[in-house]
Amino acid sequence: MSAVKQCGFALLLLAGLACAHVGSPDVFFQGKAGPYPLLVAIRPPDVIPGVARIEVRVLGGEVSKVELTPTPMTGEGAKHPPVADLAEPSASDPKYYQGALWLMRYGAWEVRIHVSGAAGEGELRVPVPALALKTQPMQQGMSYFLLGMMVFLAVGLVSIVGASMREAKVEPGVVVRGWPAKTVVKMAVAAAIIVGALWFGKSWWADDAKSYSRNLYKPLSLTGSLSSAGLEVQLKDPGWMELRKLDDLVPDHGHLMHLFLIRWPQLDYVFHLHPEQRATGVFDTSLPSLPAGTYRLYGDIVHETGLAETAVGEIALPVTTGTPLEGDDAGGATPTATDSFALASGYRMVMRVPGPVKARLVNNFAFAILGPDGKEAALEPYMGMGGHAEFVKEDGSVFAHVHPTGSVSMASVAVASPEAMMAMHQAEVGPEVSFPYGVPTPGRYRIFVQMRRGGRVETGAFGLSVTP
Ligand SMILES: [Cu+2]
Repeated sequence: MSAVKQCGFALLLLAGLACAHVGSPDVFFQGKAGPYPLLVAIRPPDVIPGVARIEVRVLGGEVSKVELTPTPMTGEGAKHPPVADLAEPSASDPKYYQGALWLMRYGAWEVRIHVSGAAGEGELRVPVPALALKTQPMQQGMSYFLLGMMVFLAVGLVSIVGASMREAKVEPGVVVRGWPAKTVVKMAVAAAIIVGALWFGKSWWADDAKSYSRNLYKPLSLTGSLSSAGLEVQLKDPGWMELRKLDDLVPDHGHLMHLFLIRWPQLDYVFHLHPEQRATGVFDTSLPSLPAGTYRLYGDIVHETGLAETAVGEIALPVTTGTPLEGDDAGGATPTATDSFALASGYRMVMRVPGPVKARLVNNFAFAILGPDGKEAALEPYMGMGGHAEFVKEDGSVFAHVHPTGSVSMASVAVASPEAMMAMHQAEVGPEVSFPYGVPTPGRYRIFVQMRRGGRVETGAFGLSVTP
């Protein structure tokens, strides 16, 4: 197996821990429930059915009650929500609420957050994918305990049968000696029936485990090849439930696919392209000029159910003299900066992060573009958003595409509630743009940030160390 193939294989395994993003299952969302701005973190379970943890921070207004309701995003279940759960306010911080909800089935879910307070009521719907990411093995202690119980009960049952055959019809006080042949036969029959019942139970259990593992989430993969148009990428479905189709994609920010090319392992060139779909699951894009190397491909897509996925692949590209980037396509060289990235235009992109970044905790990653005079430059929306940021772990185990509204794809929001989506489209942005996100694991990351200024999309790159 070649190094590239091995790497691709490892990549797929890592992607197996993913859902909408790669290796970053938690959902972060900033939005308004009526008059109340909220920052929501949802930590979905990795087994289904399972419990999702929900954290709500009230960013403004007097709030007296926060209620949580999980429903599937589409279909009959969406019309008949269960009774809402009350979120618990934190004793130390009255603006912080916590709750836990059961997600019962696979697929695209949403959590409806209903807020009551001094300014009336409001609701925010946060899409959350419910995917089985692993099988929970039984704890060893528990399996020994259950095995012991099974042996004890089986032996007990056989001896009860034996005792009742041998002694039930005997007068009190009479001692029975030896084991009559009839008793031994009955005990053997009882033992055979018990072994048969256990065998049946074992195969039932195995069958159930098999059907669960069939439902384990298997990410889409992406294969790339050079074509006359430039680059062709194709979505490959490893086969995962009837839930997934490839002919049901909906546009996100006006594009069916957001494709990121990252030169690997240097991470020193990044391109954000928008291939056009030519046939079901087959996309074409022109390529910009780029240096030779291995490029990782991350294709963000959204299904009409609201389920967002990132398909992962890899391609070796030769030195390419391509077409200039235009429209929403952007990218370029990304030498890593710590907090100030020099742009080709002579401007600088700066990162402002309060304090050290800890894994899983929500942080506000803020960025601005400074002119040669050191003043903050005016920004324009880029695909309806103040900016787009990709958090990429240097070992390849994490890829997350984040917006000022958080880590939820806007097309998923649109499926949950079109009005909410419209409200989130940003007509005016900046001069500082911030991204709420909780980095999933400790380690070294790069953040690639894209913002538009003076009619051009600028790409900056920043290194980030995340502590446990
Ligand atoms: Cu984006």
